[in-house]
Amino acid sequence: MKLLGTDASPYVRKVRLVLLEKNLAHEYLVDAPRDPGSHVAQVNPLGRIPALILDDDTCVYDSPVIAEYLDTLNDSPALIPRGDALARMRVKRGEALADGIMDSAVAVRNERIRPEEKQEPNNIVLHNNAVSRALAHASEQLGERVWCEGNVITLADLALASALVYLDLRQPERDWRSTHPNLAAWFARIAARPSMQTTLST
Ligand SMILES: N[C@@H](CCC(=O)N[C@@H](CS)C(=O)NCC(=O)O)C(=O)O
Repeated sequence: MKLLGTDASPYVRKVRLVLLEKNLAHEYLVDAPRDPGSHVAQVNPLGRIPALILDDDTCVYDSPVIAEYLDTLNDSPALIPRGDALARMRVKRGEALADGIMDSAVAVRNERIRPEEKQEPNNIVLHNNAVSRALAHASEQLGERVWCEGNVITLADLALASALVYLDLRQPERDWRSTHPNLAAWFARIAARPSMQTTLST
């Protein structure tokens, strides 16, 4: 299978981490939807990345659907709990929280790259506040545990880590490590994993 994406996209990073953690054979193709010559709109009618193209040319989107599909391909590890419905819900909810952080951080980024006179400061404040609340919530939920859910790494960890890498990239002034030291310690563990090192090195 082939994954179309860009190195900066947090949604793409999440899917790459799933592929790498589960050791699933794939080809990662950098393809920015807005670049002339992009193939993204030909495979995903929404024109968005990540877009996963299966060997029979089926295109899978968007990132939660891709992650859930990939997790069915093997159990090593199972990134979404199989048997326990509540644990499964908590992991999917953790992914939704992280995706929401990504959505708001992307919205802030899109606002900030507009000409200054066209930027809507209220929009920036609204989304930045959402990011701050979501980080506080994630920190509170994590507490002093090693992983977001149970005692193994799950999709909730990979999604949250992807959101935080994106915040470091686009909002380096946001000092979330000082505000939430427990998230900082947890993030350092994930950042050291070969999967994250691979996504950070490209
Ligand atoms: N909810 C989608 C969001 C995907 C998304 O918005 N991706 C952005 C890149 S970060 C994109 O492709 N934007 C279209 C563009 O840049 O033209 C997902 O989880 O896959």
